[in-house]
Amino acid sequence: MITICLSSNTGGHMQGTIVKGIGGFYYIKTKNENEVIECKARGKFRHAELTPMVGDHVEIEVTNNKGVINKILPRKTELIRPAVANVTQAIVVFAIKNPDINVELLNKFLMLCEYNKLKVVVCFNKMDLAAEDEKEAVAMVESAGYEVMFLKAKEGSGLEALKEKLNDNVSVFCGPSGVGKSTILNKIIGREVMQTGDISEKLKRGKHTTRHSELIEIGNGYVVDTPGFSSLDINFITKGELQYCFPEFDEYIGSCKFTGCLHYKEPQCAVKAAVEEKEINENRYNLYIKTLEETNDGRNKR
Ligand SMILES: Nc1nc2c(ncn2[C@@H]2O[C@H](COP(=O)(O)OP(=O)(O)OP(=O)(O)O)[C@@H](O)[C@H]2O)c(=O)[nH]1
Ligand SMILES: [Mg+2]
Ligand SMILES: [Zn+2]
Repeated sequence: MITICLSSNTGGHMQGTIVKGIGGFYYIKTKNENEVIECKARGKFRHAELTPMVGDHVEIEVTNNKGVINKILPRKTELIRPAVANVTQAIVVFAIKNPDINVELLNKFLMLCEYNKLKVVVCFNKMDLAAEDEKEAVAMVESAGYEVMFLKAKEGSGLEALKEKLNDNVSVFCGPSGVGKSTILNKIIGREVMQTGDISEKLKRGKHTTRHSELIEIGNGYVVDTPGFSSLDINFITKGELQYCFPEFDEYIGSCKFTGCLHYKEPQCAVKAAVEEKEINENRYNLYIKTLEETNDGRNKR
């Protein structure tokens, strides 16, 4: 929910962040005053094939109670799905059970986060349903060096530590449908901002209604909820880039015999040696190989 106030003292030029965009209008949270101003974009952006995105830092001008975006400041990052600029962090949410963890999908989320150079926190939610057999997935994520948090969103457990992580960040909550992303956000915000529920309820309510990304202020940061993704296409990541989406490979990559080693069938590969030594999780390495074989090597480059 956004309040729009165009008080008389908002004339002139200001800087702010686009928190929402709907039907050609953009809602800009200004830096100094605590208000959200409705703005149109200048036509010049259309000519330059530049469209303002949620998350953009912009310069606006307000005259006669009409706001206009004059300038889009350079983007630090630009996500496609959801279409949000300047995201700094991904909160990757999976449920320990119900729905079961899809290990390949989890790792694809992680690869995509690395590709976009985001900080990552992996949350395993629904720990009240704790399942012994999911320990392997948790160990895999931890072995790659990711920060892991365990939550019981419904009971509100584990949320304080997560909330702290959101400070000074623009965080995207991502993960499959039904894992509790919106429940977590509602609990952290303290209001029912996001629609939650099981999948059948959502279908009844029309799950496919258009969803607009929106930045929601939490403490000293912003969060973006996303609808659950049941699959991810990451084939646009090239063979050469893929290895850098596995942070645990970093310390070995320079030590392979061949420059340009893809840690596949090449001899004297330091990454493969680390897998043998169990310093790199074998399941993660196998998913690397599977993804490497599937990549179309940038032919669908975004
Ligand atoms: N048992 C249990 N159920 C939970 C927990 N957190 C959320 N749920 C339930 O899981 C269901 C899905 O929660 P949502 O928050 O809507 O899930 P979501 O990830 O936002 O799903 P999408 O919006 O479809 O992507 C709801 O029925 C929640 O009540 C939890 O910690 N434990
Ligand atoms: Mg949701
Ligand atoms: Zn190698």
